[in-house]
Order: sequence, then C-alpha cells, then structure tokens
Amino acid sequence: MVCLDRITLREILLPLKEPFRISSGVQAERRILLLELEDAEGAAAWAECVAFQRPIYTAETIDTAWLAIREWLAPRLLDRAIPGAYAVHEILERDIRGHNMAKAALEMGCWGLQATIEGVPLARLLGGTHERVPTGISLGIQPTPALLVERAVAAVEAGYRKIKLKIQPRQDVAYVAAVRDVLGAGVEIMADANAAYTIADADHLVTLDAFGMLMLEQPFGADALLQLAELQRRMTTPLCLDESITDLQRARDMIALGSGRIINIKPGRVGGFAVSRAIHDVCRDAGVPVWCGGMLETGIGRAYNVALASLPNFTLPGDLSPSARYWARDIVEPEWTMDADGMVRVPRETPGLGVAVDADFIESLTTRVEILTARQSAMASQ
Ligand code: OSB
Ligand code: MG
Repeated sequence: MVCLDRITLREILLPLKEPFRISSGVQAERRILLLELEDAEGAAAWAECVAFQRPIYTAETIDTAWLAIREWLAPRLLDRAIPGAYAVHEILERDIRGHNMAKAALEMGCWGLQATIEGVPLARLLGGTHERVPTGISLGIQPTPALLVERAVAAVEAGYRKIKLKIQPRQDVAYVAAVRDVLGAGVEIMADANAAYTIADADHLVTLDAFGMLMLEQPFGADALLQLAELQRRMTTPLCLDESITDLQRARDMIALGSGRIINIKPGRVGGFAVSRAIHDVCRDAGVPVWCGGMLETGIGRAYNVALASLPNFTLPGDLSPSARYWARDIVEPEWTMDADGMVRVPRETPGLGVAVDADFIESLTTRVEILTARQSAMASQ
C-alpha cells in the first residue's frame, strides 16, 4: 500500500562535464526535475524526471512535465490509497494522453517509495536477478573522426563493454569506419542516429553493414515503423528502436512488422516501470534482447535504471555510465561507479534506491520548488 501525502517538485541546474551532442541538438548543462514523494508516516523517496530542457528527443520538456504533474497527474495520486506501485500506471494513464516522462517520474517514485517502506532493495521489488550489469558508453558527435577515436579508445581502456557512437548525415560512415579500424573486430560498437535519416537514405545506411556493428539505433523517425521494417529487410545489422517504442503496443508492432530486432528500454519514455517490465516480458517471449538506455541522468535516475537493468532479459550492455562520466559531483552518495570489467553493481542489501541522496547539495543547486498536497490541488480545482 502506498498513500502519498506530499510531492515536492524541484528544479536543479547541473553542468555536464562536457557538452553532449546528438543529431538534434547539444546540451552543455542539464535543468533537471527531481521529485520527492512522501507518505503521511514520513517515509520518502526521490525520483527523477528525464525530460530535457528542449523537445529535441521527444515532445516533452522539463516545463511540460512540471505542468502535467501539477495539473493532471499528482492530483490523482495524492491522499489516495494505492494498492501498490504496480497499480499507478493505470491510474495515471486513464484519459490522459502522452506525457510519459511526467507519468514515469511519479510512477517510478512510487516504486522507490514502496521499496523504502517495505525495507527491500528496489531491484528485488521489481524482480531483478542480475547482481552486476554490463555497461556501455554513449559518445556524442565529435568535430572529427580522430577526436571520436580518442574517446572510444579511452572508453575501451576504462572497461566499457559497448561503444555507442552518435551519428548524423555527413558525420556517419567515416566516424564508424575510423572507430572500427582502431578498435578492431573484438569490441562491440553501435551507432545511434536519433531519427536523423529517412528511407531516402537507405542505400547509404546499408553500407554500414560492412562494419559489423552490434546494432544501429533509431535511424528514422519515431513513427516510421514501416520504413524501418523495409530498412531492416535490407540490412544485416540489427536495428534497435528507442524513440519509436513509446508503449507496449509499439513494442508488439515492432516485433510483428520486423521494424527492429532489439529494444532500448528507457523507463521514462514508456511511462515507468510497469510498462518497462511488460515490454521486457513481451521481448523475452519473442526472443528480442533488450537493454537499458540513458538520458544523462543524475545518480537518482541511475538508481532506477540499474534496478531495471537487473531484470533477466536485459542481456546487452546498458547506457549506465558511472557518475563521473557526466558530473563533477553527483547528487548521491556513494556515487555510481563501474569496475574495470565494465560492470555496475546492483544494490541488493540497502532498502530503496541503494544510494543516499545529498539533500544539502541539491538545495544549493535548486532554482525552483513547488510543494503539491491533496488540500492544495482540491482548492485549485474549485
Ligand atoms: O538516444 O539514447 C539516446 C542522450 C540524449 C538523448 C538521447 C540519447 C542519449 C544518450 C545518452 O545516448 C546515454 C547516457 O545517458 O549515457
Ligand atoms: Mg537512442
């Protein structure tokens, strides 16, 4: 049972160690929406909304998420007896379209709170089995192939088990070729286009087959399932879908149409853990491997992703880089680390998220706060 007494929305500003460029834009710092969920007995859990500042990845932004949570989503949960975190998705989904990242932040926070209340690690509450999870790195678009190679070599030396290269038209084949050439055939590499191509680029994309990549992620737009299926028929490299997979139905459609052979599950993109787990199960039954994507999260979002990645069908390395990859200082203690074999340890003893949240440091980074209660949302709706 979970019953929320109060939800605190908080925006923090955290500079990235280095700018991260994808085909649709660059980010040098992150405005991040954090949630603190509390019940009437004083139990509390933090959660992170993964929406970016601008709609470069999906339509949501930190500001639309803030609005959706305050106006439509939080009032459904506050002061209401919920049988368990598993039930939250349905409550938030009914007659409210979209806003998956806003829904996910609340839903996952309820899983975190339930784990805290029950005194169990989040991974165990979810049904995770892996004790350690393999990690890959996602490298942003660099000015030259040589600069990308430098970073890829350093990543392999650090132990990363998969090297993902962001690509876009005119910054693709030469970059992939250079990295493959220097790393050799023994390293798993992949590319992610973040929807930068169309079916008109199919002949060009097929030439990427020559580099033996583990997968090619989201070459076309989110809705282009038929064109993706056409490309997949022409390529030996498995396509992996990210932006396209917004819910369980889209995962089923991908499998039925052959639009891809691998799914990148980001819980924020699909509305939370219940849907992530359902997609995981459907993929497991269809023999489709999944892995956990990343959204340049802080250590709070990382705790949720690592717990999710401990489920059995997460068989490929996730974008689960340690704290120091992104931040000069993370907002959790201990920070997330990776061992020399590129593995991240899943917390299996500590209840809840498995890391302590540094509330004082968060306070010093905070640019706005809003406290939501049932009383206040009832007054607002009069
Ligand atoms: O497509 O996975 C993506 C970052 C910003 C926007 C989209 C994506 C990414 C990443 C980052 O690849 C992965 C990470 O968090 O390390
Ligand atoms: Mg992606």
